[in-house]
Amino acid sequence: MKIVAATNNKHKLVELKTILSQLGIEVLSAADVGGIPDVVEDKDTFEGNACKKAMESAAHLGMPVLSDDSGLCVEALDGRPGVFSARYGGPGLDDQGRCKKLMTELKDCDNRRAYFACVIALADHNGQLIGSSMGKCLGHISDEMKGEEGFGYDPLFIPTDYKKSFAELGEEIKNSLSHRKNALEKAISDGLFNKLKSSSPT
Ligand code: ITT
Repeated sequence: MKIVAATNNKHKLVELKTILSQLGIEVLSAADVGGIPDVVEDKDTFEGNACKKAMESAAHLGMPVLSDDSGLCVEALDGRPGVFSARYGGPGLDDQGRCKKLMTELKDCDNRRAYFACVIALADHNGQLIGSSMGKCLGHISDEMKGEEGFGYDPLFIPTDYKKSFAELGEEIKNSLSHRKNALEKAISDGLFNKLKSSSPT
């Protein structure tokens, strides 16, 4: 089955492709289908934004779509940056700037507990929502950025039972335990991909 990943984040795309190829699902990029519409992410939950992205993109393309809305939730910040992870600190910051801002906010803070969350949503070729599934990855925020791999907050995030950041651990380990991997596995065990297959024209 072919499915379009409605994301403009090339790092997410690579992770989604890698994980889903192991499950026999071929992922097309926005570029493969001539681009996806800009969807305003104005919901206050990962689920709300993921469903909106999937439905609007699928309705526009007339193709089955998978979307991913994800972010980092920090316990000492009452779950921030959460759904605002991509926009944390304002539009002038890049990934490194957002990591630095987070380190500053957590300076002198003993509670470093945090988790990554990801909601995967699927919509069929008519733009009808098939469903959504959430995955999490628990860990803590380091007081220094380390590692070159991954993206976003990976240099700061140390998953539970590890001593290195996602950016140090690398793609293979990250993809085996990440929030994205857990959300995709949940979507499969919830039967979402099978439901999508049966609602697709043959
Ligand atoms: P699309 O909406 O086009 O998919 P985006 O990057 O804007 O791309 P989100 O709105 O879901 O995606 O924001 C997710 C942000 O959360 C992302 O930009 C990172 O800052 C952070 N994030 C999510 N997953 C991450 C991961 O696996 N590693 C590091 N940071 C992550």
